[in-house]
Amino acid sequence: MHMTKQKICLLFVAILSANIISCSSGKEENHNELQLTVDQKATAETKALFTNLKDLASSKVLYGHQDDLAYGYNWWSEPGRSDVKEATGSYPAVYGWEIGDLRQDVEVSLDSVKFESMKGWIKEAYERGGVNTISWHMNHPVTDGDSWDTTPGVAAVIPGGAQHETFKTWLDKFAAFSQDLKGKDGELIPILFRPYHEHTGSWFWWGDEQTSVEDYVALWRFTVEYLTDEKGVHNLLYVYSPDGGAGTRFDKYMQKYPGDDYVDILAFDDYGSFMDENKRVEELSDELAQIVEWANERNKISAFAETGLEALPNPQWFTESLLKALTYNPKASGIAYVLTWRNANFEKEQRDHFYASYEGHASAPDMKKFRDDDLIVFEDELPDLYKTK
Ligand code: BMA
Repeated sequence: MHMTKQKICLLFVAILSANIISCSSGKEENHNELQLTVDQKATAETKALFTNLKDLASSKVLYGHQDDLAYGYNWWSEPGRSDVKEATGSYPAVYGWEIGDLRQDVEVSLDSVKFESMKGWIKEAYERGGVNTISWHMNHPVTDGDSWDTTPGVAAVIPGGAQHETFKTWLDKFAAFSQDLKGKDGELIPILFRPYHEHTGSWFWWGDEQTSVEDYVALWRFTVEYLTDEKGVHNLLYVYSPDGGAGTRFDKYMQKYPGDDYVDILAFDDYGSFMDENKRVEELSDELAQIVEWANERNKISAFAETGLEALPNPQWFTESLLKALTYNPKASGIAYVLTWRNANFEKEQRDHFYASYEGHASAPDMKKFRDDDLIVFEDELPDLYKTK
């Protein structure tokens, strides 16, 4: 084909501008992707964590454990220890922490963990590249009972409620806690914050029967707005985690959903599916696939925020049940992480309330097998989650 000089020049300009457009739109997309967090002012590390978790979720599932560094089945607060590490060879990739009882001058959590020590473990986990998530079995705002006091309480704490000012002092306490979590260069440590969980059940004061749709949504939105706008907390990603089972039906799951502008991670908690001789594991897998889809449609992350089988009566539970739930429906493995609950200290609590293997327990070899599966990531296999590529 013969072209005049003018045509060649025009073509050149067209190619050049197409490149500029595609370059700038590429950057634009990247830029947008970094802006996807609920908190527009989230720190660079928090936004990076969101983006990296989202990317990694397409091929991997991170394993997490509650209170992993604080205590184990037969030890209490010993530096460097972790039941998960001792059973499998690595620390978990995700660390769950619980701040129930955090208010006024209380220094120890409802599970007897000192808040100051907890901060130290959160820093330690972060420095090794791990991810920290915090749940809050919040005290009852009216009766001063615990979170299992099923007297309705939400109307009292939202704006206009009789306990609103007291409630704000609790959030202040949490804001100060979060802002005290810093890495060694002074940067704030990102936290996956999971408040008011399992609200589709009716065992907490913010539960289903206790709370209207409007009040639950108001509670959630107030919390997010107060922490970000009033207190300037910018190291949180917000995890919405109803109870599983029936709660995973779309209508129920979304009934009290605070909205895409208030949620970073769509998750659920579920223990029931692993009881009853695994009758529901396939169903659970479909439910996980469902939240993966709902999260993807919204450009969010999905997670299995809390689960486990108490005392691991089936020593093959990690591969036969948990891994099966993550893979039976191939889409289920699109979740970013799964977290099993705490290994309560036997001596302190006098009960077998543990959800991860510990060295010497019959389930340890199988948990090691679970860790070795290509899909599963423990801490020693983590990429840098706090920098954008
Ligand atoms: C529950 C149990 C309780 C604990 C609470 C908060 O599931 O493990 O013993 O106090 O979580 O961590």
